[in-house]
Amino acid sequence: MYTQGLDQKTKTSDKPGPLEGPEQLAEFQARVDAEEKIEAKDWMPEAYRRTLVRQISQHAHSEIIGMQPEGNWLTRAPSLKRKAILLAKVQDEAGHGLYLYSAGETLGVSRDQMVADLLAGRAKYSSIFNYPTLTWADIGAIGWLVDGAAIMNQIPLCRCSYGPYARAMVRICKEESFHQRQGFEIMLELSKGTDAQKEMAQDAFNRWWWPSLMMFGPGDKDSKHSAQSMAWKIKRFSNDELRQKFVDVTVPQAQFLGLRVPDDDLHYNDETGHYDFGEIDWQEFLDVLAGNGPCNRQRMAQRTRAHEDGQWVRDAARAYAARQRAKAA
Ligand code: FAQ
Repeated sequence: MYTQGLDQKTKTSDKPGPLEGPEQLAEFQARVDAEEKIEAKDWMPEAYRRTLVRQISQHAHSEIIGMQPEGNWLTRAPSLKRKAILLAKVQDEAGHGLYLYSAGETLGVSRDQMVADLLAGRAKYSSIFNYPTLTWADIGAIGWLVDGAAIMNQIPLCRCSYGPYARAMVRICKEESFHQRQGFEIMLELSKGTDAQKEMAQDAFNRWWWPSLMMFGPGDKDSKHSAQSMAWKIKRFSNDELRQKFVDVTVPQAQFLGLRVPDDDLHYNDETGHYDFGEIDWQEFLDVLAGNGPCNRQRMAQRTRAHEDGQWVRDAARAYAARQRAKAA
């Protein structure tokens, strides 16, 4: 039902816009190559602007939808301390969504439009948030693996060529690193606990490992945007490069926790100095993107309901702003 695609407004096209001559494009590329930041008021190719709108809005939607799997455990956190930490983390995700919508708005698209695209199924959000959180250990696994993967992908975005996105990412990454540590700490406590707790940690790891690897997107040969996004220095590393870095960092952490990576093909390759890992189930990834993951419908229904429930707040804010404007006039 919620097939994730893009409408004409935000669709990425690599074709030059009507006023874009080769000289103008070359000048723009030279600025990017010289590591100058591109700012909102600067001239930019239309395809660059659209690529950023697509990526930034999808990123914002991910942060907002990403509150749901963890929000599910706020009322069931095992202690007051855990509840306070989780509440802070979920609120941080809302904040990230808002910085990112603001960064998107600098490109001339309104937050209302971006949200409308999400609710109409025209914009994507990260595949990872379509999986359920079945036990408390899932909250540990999300912090450790999902935020861990997010940091690996987002640290390079702090050097993105588009200034407003890069600056938003600096603050987001600082908060994500606290999120990753709180998740690892939950896993550490469970893995030192009773047999039932260890089992719960391993079960959560088994379910979240492969979807976390999918977060980095399709393999390089199937990634349609990577080459252009890297030339524009929006992306600094390819999807496969970042996925490999994540595996290399995370496998020793799993060993430290005494957890088994759920991949029979995983082994350290002495020649390359990296971990080789098994084939990702790309059909599962495509199914989730097509709207058929375990929780796609539930996530979108909840987001739509929350948006509708918030209508009176938006109406009230608009009415107040109109009154203030009338008074000032
Ligand atoms: N899920 O050509 P590429 C977080 C789509 S935030 C869904 O490789 P690109 C924090 C892609 O959009 C997580 N769709 O595309 C948190 C494109 O489709 P389109 C979000 C995916 O853009 C933690 C098509 O496949 N992070 O976790 C996915 O060059 C805990 C072809 O792919 C970001 O958004 C996917 N996993 O590279 C919050 C980071 N992967 O648009 C709460 C910023 C790919 O043509 C709790 N984004 N697709 O229809 C990026 O770095 C990039 O957009 C990539 C994809 C790397 C995700």
